Amino acid sequence: MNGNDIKQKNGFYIEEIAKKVKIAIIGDSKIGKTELISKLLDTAISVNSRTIEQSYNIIEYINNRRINLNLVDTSGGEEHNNLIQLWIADVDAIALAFSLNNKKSFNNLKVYYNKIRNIKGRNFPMILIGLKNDSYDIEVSIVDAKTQAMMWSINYFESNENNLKEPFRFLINKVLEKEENGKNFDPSAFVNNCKVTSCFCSIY
Ligand SMILES: Nc1nc2c(ncn2[C@@H]2O[C@H](COP(=O)(O)OP(=O)(O)OP(=O)(O)O)[C@@H](O)[C@H]2O)c(=O)[nH]1
Ligand SMILES: [Mg+2]
Repeated sequence: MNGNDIKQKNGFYIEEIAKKVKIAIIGDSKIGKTELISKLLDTAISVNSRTIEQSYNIIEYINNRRINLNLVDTSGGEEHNNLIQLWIADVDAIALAFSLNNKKSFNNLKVYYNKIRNIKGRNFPMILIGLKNDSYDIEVSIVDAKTQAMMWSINYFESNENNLKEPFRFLINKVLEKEENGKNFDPSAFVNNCKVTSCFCSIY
């Protein structure tokens, strides 16, 4: 436990109770999901073997609240499609991911998206993340990715070494907003707002 994990109150040190926010990363195999988590944690995780299901905890502070971000790394591939509903059963939000150098992983997003919306409903917090933007053989343009995100009324992020946490902090905020204010994530309000400000998709 470090100094940030405790607060002094009435002479006693107490551990601040963290709010748990569980987020799953869903997408095809070999697109870089585990590598993203490895970079986030700044810890080497083997990316040579396929992930089955693994979760990791990261402490984040958002609006002075201590958040226990529980990130669920999943496995891509058609043979695991039936497991998606198990993986997402108790998550608060989902990061839908694809690799910018793999058009198939982008085209396959529709299957995941429809499945998630069917199970979780249209107000469930989601984002789209484009991975491997350092590749020389890019197959999916930013315009295509942003257009797809816009059609689904979700925000688009590209993984950025300098701001790896940003997409997840965005999702946590959406979850807190929904829970604390009883404010449902309303896709139509989102679209209208972004038309006015021309800020539809966030790329960091
Ligand atoms: N160039 C580049 N390669 C990456 C990046 N992220 C991952 N890779 C490589 O892509 C391969 C697959 O990465 P993983 O993170 O294991 O992919 P995954 O999506 O977790 O795959 P599954 O566990 O099978 O679902 C590995 O060889 C990584 O080194 C990236 O940002 N850029
Ligand atoms: Mg993996």
